[in-house]
Amino acid sequence: MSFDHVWVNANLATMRDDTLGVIEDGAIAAKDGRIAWIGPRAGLPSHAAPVTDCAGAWILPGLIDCHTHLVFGGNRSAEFEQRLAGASYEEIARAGGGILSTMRATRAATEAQLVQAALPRLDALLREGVTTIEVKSGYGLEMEAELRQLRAARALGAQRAVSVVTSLLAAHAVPPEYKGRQGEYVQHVGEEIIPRAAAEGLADAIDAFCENIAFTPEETARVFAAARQHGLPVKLHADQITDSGGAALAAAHQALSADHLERSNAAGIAAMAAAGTVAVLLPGATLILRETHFPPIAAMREHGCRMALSTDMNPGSSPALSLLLMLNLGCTLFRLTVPEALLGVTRHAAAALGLKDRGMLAEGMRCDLALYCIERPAELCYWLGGNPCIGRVVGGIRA
Ligand code: DI6
Ligand code: FE
Repeated sequence: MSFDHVWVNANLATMRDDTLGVIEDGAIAAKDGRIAWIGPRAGLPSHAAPVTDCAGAWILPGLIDCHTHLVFGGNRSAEFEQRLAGASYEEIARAGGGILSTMRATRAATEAQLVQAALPRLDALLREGVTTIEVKSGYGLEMEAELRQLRAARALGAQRAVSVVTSLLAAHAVPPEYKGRQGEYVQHVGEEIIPRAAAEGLADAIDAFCENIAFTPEETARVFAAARQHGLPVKLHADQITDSGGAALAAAHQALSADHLERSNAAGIAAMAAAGTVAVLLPGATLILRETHFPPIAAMREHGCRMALSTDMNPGSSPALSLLLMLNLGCTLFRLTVPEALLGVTRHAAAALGLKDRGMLAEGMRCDLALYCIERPAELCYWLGGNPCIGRVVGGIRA
């Protein structure tokens, strides 16, 4: 058969079923950027393609970090110190810090500066085997700065071997210019920012922060209505600090995902499961905010709500530069099983982004691979730090 490249002598965690779909001593063949053949090495058809001997390494689908705020100016280590001294995340936000302090630094940065600042963060994630990353705006909070963040995100995808998926999060906080006129800002987002981002092809989805310190469910619904008008799927930061019915709201709008969910109720989770809305779990934020309320994992299991796991990489509540560390935190804090955690950064993370061509190793899927020097897949969740990733393949090409 005609292949472009073949990998042999590898153990494959295909993620095709809920027990990892392991193929021991497997082989994968790529053609035109896709997986053209996969199975036990003994069954590999004869071919003339170059071969990589993986020396017993494990191969997973390239990891997908499905919720990040990777592009921003400055950082918030000073607020981290304030929180260590007792200030709460909410207090800092209400005093004009928090998201607004990153907004000021982001507005002051050029696109090139935003890219330069984000590249080392991106590289840290890629080194661990990430091949697809979602990047949100939400620190511009005005037309040009929001678009600049999205352009910077697209530029990152052009500078590195990674697929970048963007979400417009203009409804992240009310900018100071609109203080006391929150409804007008929501209107501006819906009538001007979303149409422009859509027209320029800069946003793959629309996200919002539904919370007592951000936007109400009614305002969120208005943002979602604008997204629908422009044919864009929606996602939601839901029920992180309070239960504002965010899970049910996301489900009612057929959101791709609802993220955080620390305080979601079981009915909301049931609605998400019925709508196919993926629950994105963000244990980095739980850890950093020393949150003691955990997402209702039992309800997610009971209702069959798919769970993804992500870094939430952001300068305030989750300065997390390791998706492997999130696997560990997902297991230790949220008590996920190893297969649940690994599905959360592969197949279910792809679903959280509406991507049907990745997240599993199967014929026809994109040939995005992550290679690890480990004895068992559980090691990816077990180590607290360290990096066993020994290679990435993106679209069939060694990255
Ligand atoms: N929830 C989060 O965890 C991030 N945004 C959001 O809506 C935090 C953003 C920040 O603190 O900068
Ligand atoms: Fe977030």
